[in-house]
Amino acid sequence: MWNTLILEKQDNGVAILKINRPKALNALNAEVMTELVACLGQIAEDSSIAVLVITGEGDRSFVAGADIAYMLPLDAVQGAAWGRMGQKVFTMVENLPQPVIAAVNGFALGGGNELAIACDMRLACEKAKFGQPEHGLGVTPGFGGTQRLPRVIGSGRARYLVYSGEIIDAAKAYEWGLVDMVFPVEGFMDNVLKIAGQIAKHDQFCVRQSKRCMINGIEAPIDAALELEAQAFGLCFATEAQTDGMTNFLNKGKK
Ligand code: CO8
Repeated sequence: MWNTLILEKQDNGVAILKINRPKALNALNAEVMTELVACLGQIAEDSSIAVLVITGEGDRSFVAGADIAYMLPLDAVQGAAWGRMGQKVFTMVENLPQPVIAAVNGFALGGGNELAIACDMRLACEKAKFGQPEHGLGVTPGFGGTQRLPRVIGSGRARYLVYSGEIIDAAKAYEWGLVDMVFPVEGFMDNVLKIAGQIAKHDQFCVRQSKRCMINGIEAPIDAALELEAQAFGLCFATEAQTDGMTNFLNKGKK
């Protein structure tokens, strides 16, 4: 169905979305972005998908950035439009109702790192590499890197990565809070899918409400953010999951 994406749905509610241009280390061109808009729109409305894992096809790269060959001839107007396109796609990722896990299986550079930081969490294999090398290409980060990266790892380290273009390994990315967990290369996807499966087991209304609170609350004043949490918490009391979950707990061992 897709030329540049692979979407695999498992029976347990976990779906795996692969960027599929391994010969170009999964670089993002206009076709990938157009397909992502359509595919993410479908995923958002698919209630059989509880958790989405995004990764790169092949064993070398998550996403090695925006496609440099595609970008070379762009003028200033087209460059701004391309930046807005990337921002739109990654904001769709960030706002998906389902939790999204970036399974960083190799290079996450430029737009690749920006895609990873739009996800709910980043799980990396030991050989993953991260960076914002755009200044070496004569451009700034354009898909959210100057805005999301400081929010994830703090201002100073984000500025260092963007200004210097240094590529860091998974161990340093973990130390800096860019990555949440690091696993050996062997068995990497098994470990990722175990975590995704653990999230998918829970009541999806609760999971989605918690995600919404964390996304909408983080930039809001604390009183408004706590009110969001209270509203979500209250809504749960209108669900069977709450009645069943609490009844089962209280009845355990009494049958
Ligand atoms: N774009 C296009 N093609 C790429 C890219 C890319 N980003 N990355 C790799 N490729 C291609 C190579 O051209 C090569 O193709 P071919 O086999 O046809 O020559 C193939 O992938 C394999 O790559 P290498 O031979 O270079 O493999 P190496 O193992 O030697 O090196 C690297 C791997 C280190 C990852 C290297 O490929 C590299 O440095 N890639 C570019 C990384 C980069 O600079 N990324 C940032 C791009 S800019 C960006 O993402 C900005 C986003 C926001 C833009 C907003 C604009 C407004």
